[in-house]
Amino acid sequence: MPHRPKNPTRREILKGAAALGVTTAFSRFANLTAADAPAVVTVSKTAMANKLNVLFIMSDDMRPELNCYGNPLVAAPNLTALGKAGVMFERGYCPFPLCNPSRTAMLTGRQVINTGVMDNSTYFGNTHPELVALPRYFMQNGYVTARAGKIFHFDDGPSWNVGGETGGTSDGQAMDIPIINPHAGVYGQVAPGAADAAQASGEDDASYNRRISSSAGKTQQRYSDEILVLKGNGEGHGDYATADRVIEYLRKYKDQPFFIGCGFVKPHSPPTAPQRFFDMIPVDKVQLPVDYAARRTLPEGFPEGCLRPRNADLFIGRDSTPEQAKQVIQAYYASIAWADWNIGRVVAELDRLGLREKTIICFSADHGYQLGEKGKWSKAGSLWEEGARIPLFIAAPKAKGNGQVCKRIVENLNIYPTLVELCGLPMPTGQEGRSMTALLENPQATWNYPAYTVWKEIGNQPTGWGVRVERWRYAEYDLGGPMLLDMDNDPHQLKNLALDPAYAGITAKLADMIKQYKTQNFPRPAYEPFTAPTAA
Ligand SMILES: [Ca+2]
Repeated sequence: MPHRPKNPTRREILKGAAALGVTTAFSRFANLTAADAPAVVTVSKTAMANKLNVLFIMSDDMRPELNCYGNPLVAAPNLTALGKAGVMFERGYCPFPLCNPSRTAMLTGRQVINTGVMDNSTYFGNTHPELVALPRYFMQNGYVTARAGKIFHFDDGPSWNVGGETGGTSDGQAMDIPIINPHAGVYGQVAPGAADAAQASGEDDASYNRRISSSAGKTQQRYSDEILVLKGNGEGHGDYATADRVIEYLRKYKDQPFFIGCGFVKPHSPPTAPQRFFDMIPVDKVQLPVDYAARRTLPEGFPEGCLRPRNADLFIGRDSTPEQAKQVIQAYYASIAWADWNIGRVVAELDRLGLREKTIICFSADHGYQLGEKGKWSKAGSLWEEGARIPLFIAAPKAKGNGQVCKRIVENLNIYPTLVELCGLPMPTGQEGRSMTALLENPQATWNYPAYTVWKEIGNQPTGWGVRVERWRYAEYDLGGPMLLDMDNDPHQLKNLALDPAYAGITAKLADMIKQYKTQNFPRPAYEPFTAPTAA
């Protein structure tokens, strides 16, 4: 479980900043560089009265398996409605397929080679204290900032006026008996009598849910690589508590500009949901990927580095069977459906309080996921479309593009400058993403900017470099060379075109984009539209 750095003076800052409309001085940051030092902001009550709020909702490890993204098995009515209320980005990408690097980049607005955070053990506040994360910037500009659940991987104390009570950055709840236990030879089966025994003992649902979702006493592998079924609505699980806490925040801060972070840990492994969400997704309707394999299977002609030798999170160090794979996919979908239900509780309260018209709702995830494609599970190391692609909606009041789908290639690094611009705050220096307000007004607008996703296996620099532009996905690996994929004509990514002479022009152009990434100068300028090779 991640360690959450303590910040002894946080409460003092919070109390000061919570009193909106006063001058707020951040003298504790006196040793920062001038360019990145937090502004000393004077905010009048009048100026703040008309500010838009931000409700920032994150999910963990959620690839876009939602009805609105084309998966009819995952109805997700709340997220689907949210997507329709705003602009739904059909092709949003993360900077790194792992929690901490991706969240750090997104929340500081910097690419991972500039944050230097490329693992799950580095807190940017220790290595780059000059970086002002998104919520902290809103706090500096007079907003009250509140967190429940997992927003940062390591919580950033200076970002929040309030938060941290719901178990920090993980489930944070306490229990020990999985009712489905792959390691006891009953994988995919409810352990006989477990739920009945709990009921007979008089244990209530909340206690039961806390108990079975505990990691206590288990190794990482045993905790992660299993399916958990909760009772009732999942009361007692951290995600349920996160929604409850955000509802409290909405009620408490409804009369002042707020930035509220609402972070769910599902569908991160172990896939977890109450029984009724499993029931919504019949396992016999679940389809395996066309390139499903029981174990890591490198397609012919692809570089060795494009698939890690060992899975993380699910099917760790073991093969899957098609039946097991379907059960895990069902559980992953059920876990998304339960996250959707919790998000629905939050959004319903926002509406009940009459806050929708003055609140921007942003929903996303930290990275994508593989569900057995090429025998790979989970996200780590995946520069494939499944690993890099994320769900992303932004519903900004009165944006002309609301209700439309945007097919442009965008990065979650863009969220920071977009929210800053939508709220009328001064744009801070150093942002490496690009405000997407033009796409919120016109989702079909021209937008020829690349989305980069990289991976670091060893050392302190990426060992895999990926870039996505319209139609093409390209990556270079230290281990085995380049890969070029025609996403329009080969959506399952089965043919590597990088060494095909007919695509040499495309490959060279994308290789040059990787070189540009390595110069560390962002945001990158627009590129000239690609000319398709005659052979394509
Ligand atoms: Ca994650």
